[in-house]
Amino acid sequence: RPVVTRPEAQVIDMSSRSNTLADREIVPSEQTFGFLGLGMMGSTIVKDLIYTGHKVVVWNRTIDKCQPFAEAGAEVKDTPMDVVEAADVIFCCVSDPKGAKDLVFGNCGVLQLKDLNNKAYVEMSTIDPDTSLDIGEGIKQCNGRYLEAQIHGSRQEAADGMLIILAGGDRSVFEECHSCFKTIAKNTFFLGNIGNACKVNLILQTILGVSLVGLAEALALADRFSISLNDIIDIFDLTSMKSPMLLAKGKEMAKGDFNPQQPLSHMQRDLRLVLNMAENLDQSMPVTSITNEVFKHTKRLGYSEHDSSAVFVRSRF
Ligand code: NA7
Repeated sequence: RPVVTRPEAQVIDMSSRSNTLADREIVPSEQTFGFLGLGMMGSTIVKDLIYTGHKVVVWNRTIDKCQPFAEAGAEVKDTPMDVVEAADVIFCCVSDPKGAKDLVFGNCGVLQLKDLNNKAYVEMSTIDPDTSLDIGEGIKQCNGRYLEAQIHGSRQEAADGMLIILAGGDRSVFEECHSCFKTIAKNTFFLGNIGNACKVNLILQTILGVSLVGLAEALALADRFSISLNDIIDIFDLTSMKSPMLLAKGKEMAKGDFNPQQPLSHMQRDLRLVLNMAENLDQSMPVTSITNEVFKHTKRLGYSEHDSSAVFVRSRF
């Protein structure tokens, strides 16, 4: 098995601004916003919130990642609980449902505070509806208000302020987050009860995952015929099948450039969550099941941290 080089660690450029911010009139809310999780998505979001004048308090498991945000004006806290104490609205943006639950129910987690005093908790980590219901219940039992605000989009779309926010839960929290959402997203939807936004987000991810595997297999076949992948992509661009996403991913596959815009491990996590949801409903999803297997295998080949388009590597075997 060939040795796979990990993608270079991505670094947030604190001085860069998304071009879109110049066209948006943003009046920052006077509330204090807490932020748990400064991964690639969280960092990009917090950077823009600070830039648009929001008061921000941050925490990250790996504390070193907080340093540039302290220099940019954010307050840094030692635990998630400390962030909750200091903020009115707390966003969480970590890798997966387990991490999201740990931050709420775990040691030094949000609920250690016992009385949240009507504070708002906003879950941005990609999670399944059941996890969201559990977190929402925990927050409400401690006198807090809960909103799931799933962020749909790639790391580049986050950097461009072009995410789509899918929200469900407490409408008053949704309104209070208006200036934050306007900073980071091109569109924001309120979809009703807790769980609805998670469902919609995962349904969109199903379309993306299945499409990527189809694209990868088709390009792998072209490669076997020694047909230029760039020619295929140029012709694809002229068809009614084209989409900005598939064109971008096709170009990445042709170049072998798998710089993570949406890590492959996140794509496979989403497919797993989709299949769990489907299982509970006895909903048959054979194509999604196979798609999940394809992503799982690509992970085993060492491409977890690469972009989802690295699924092409597996298709070429
Ligand atoms: P990254 O860049 O992989 O960052 C993941 C973040 O999640 C990072 O801050 C991690 O802390 C944090 N994390 C992961 N697990 C835990 C646990 N158990 N406890 C605390 N913190 C944790 O992901 P992205 O920023 O691209 O994506 C984040 C979410 O946005 C994800 O759900 C996407 O689907 C949408 P670390 O720095 O490793 O200490």
